[in-house]
Amino acid sequence: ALLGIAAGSEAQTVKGTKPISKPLVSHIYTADPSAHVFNGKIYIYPSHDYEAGVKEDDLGSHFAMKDYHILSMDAINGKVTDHGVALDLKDIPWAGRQLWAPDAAYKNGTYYLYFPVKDKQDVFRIGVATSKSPAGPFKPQGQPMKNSLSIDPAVFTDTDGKTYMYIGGIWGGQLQRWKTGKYDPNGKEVAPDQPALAPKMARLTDNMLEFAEPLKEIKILDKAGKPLLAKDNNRRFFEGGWMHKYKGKYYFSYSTGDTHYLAYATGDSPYGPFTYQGVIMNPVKGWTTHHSIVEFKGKWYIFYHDVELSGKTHLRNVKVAELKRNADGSIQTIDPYVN
Ligand code: FUB
Repeated sequence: ALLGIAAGSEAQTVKGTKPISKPLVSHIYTADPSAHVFNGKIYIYPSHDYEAGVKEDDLGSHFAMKDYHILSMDAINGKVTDHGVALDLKDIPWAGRQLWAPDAAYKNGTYYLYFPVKDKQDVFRIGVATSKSPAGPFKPQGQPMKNSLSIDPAVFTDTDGKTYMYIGGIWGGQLQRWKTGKYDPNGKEVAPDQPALAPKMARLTDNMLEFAEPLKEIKILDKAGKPLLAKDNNRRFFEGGWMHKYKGKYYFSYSTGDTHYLAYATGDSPYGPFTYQGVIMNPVKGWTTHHSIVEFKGKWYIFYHDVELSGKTHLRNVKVAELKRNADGSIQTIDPYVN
């Protein structure tokens, strides 16, 4: 899974040794930070890693998380508050196991927490839970979102007020099992010379609880306008999508998984197509890399994780660093460690 490399194997090359930023909290393990500014504060919606004692396998079964804690802070480098358990697996009636990377949104006085979890048939679905407070606790809906699949929901509200969700992750994230449109537990990745499996997206209904339209694939193209191929492991989408808008352009960013980059592609519509532009962050320590991008008080930040505290791939810690752009809007590559 996030996974094809047995966790613990340090296959990737990590440049530099000194981390550029510190773990935001160290009393619990946290990962996959989705950051949003609500009421002038930064709220972080992370996965809550813990040692579940589940044997590592290629499907990422050892990422067996069972609740979420929401973090908040008034300032970058300020005090971080842990708001306690915001949603517990045992309170989601349809859920089986593995609460993976969540995201959140706000509309008309309600906060929405979107989360991927395997249902009782072991198929990843996306659930929604609601709260009157950005810090929770959140109350889950009785069913997953209709037609939802795979992992890593990222929710983006455009300047016109329309909200979209991006989803998907290959390997342990099961996207390859939906290739035909129907769930196939034996679904494999596409052939190396074929266009890579694409993340999916749809606009959300006005009540934020369902997809307003069928899920569509988003195209990630090279500069010649050709889709990135499955064998292009350094650039193709793997998991952990995120959308932000800057000066009228849509920036879709994601993890390349087995090559451990955070990459981005830009387009003129939330539906794409998106053209690959480059690397936002070089590999971190640990197999997975997962991020969000948010503007706060006129500066842009990337929230990400590594395994500084534990050295173990499934026990991660969230961090933040400033994201800088060139005059043309392109993003400067961040090295998470320096010498
Ligand atoms: O935290 C579990 C999974 O690991 C996430 O859903 C993926 O994006 C990867 O970070």
